[in-house]
Amino acid sequence: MITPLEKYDPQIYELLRQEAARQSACIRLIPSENYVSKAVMAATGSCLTNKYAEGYPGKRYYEGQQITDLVESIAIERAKKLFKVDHANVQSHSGAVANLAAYSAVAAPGDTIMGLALPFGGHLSHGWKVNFTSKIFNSVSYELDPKTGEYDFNKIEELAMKHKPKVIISGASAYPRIINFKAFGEIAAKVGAVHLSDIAHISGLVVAGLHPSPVQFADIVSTTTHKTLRGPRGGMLLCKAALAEAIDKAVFPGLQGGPHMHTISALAVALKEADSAEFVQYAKQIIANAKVLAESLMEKGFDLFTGGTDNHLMLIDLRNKNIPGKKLAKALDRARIETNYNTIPGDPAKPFNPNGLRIGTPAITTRGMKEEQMKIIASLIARVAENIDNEEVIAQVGRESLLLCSQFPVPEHFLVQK
Ligand code: DSN
Repeated sequence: MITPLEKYDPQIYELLRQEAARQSACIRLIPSENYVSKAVMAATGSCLTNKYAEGYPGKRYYEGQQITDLVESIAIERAKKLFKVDHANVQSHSGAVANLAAYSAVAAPGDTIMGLALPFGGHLSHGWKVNFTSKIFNSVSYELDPKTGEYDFNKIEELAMKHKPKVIISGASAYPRIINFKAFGEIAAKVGAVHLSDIAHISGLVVAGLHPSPVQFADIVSTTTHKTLRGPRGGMLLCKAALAEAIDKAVFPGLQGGPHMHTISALAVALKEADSAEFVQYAKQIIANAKVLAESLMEKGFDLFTGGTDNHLMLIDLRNKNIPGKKLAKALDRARIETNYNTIPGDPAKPFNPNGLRIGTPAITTRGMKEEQMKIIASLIARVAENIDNEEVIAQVGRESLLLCSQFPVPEHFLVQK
């Protein structure tokens, strides 16, 4: 597939080659990123990108759906089996769209939705003030207890009783601990709200049985497909049978036109991969790696929010180091260690210049790195932090990161040859 690209558009070809090389030659610790398999990549780049398929299997608005109907039905059935749900909609172009579709399926403009505040690890699409979801709906945000870093269910219930939201959202983008979905379900039931659980970050851990599933306690579950789940970029909605029609209508024709059939075919492949013993092993290793990375960082004097992690990610509170998150993230990037700066719950600083750093282990686990490499990575991070203004040391750490990467090659499809 690369030869015609190289021939026709050497400029884009060269940039893709450089990006492949970059992804190969750096330690990627952004917890929402991963490396997909060669099979997922092949389906993503397939002829299905040429096809419009507005509607759903068996009821489309264009002809020529002999294959697309089969592909989408397979993706749906695999999602239903894997997540143990009555219904799956695999058409959302992203997690944010999936969330918006979920709200619009069960709430009207002006109704109240209630989600975790962005600076506490919530997602923009959970009704944060700069997001469109807060313009359409009346948005109320709950926070974590800044002392323990845990959910304060008494406070969440109090807020829910006061505002009587139509939708309560559980789930987060930067929460390092197990989420008690049952407690959210009980509060939602008490106030007559729909419980939407956004498991974008942890869906790979959920299907592997390593994080409790929200399915039993939530009316709707949303997820992205490309984080721990390790599929193509996209979103998915899972729900009970009673909400199936409303969810499908909300996605199409409510919010989207044609589904991205190439992505849906790749999602089907990823769901097949996730339904395997190898995937469970990968998910176990993600958590084992995160625990060792967290412990090693704490041994080096880093302050971790909640004192560690139960899942794939951790939040470093840099206030004791006196280094702004952005400054460290940029220095680490120069040392071939890719992270993202992030707010720490209760952080007085703005999201664009916060005091925290968010890191996670899915991508490095896919490369085959294990506990031993986590200790090395923790010391590389510590050396950069201790020498934040010393470019010579940062360059040396970069060489060591490169060496580590060379010992754990990225699945070969990433290495676009020149
Ligand atoms: N942008 C994603 C993340 O990095 O967590 C959330 O959608």
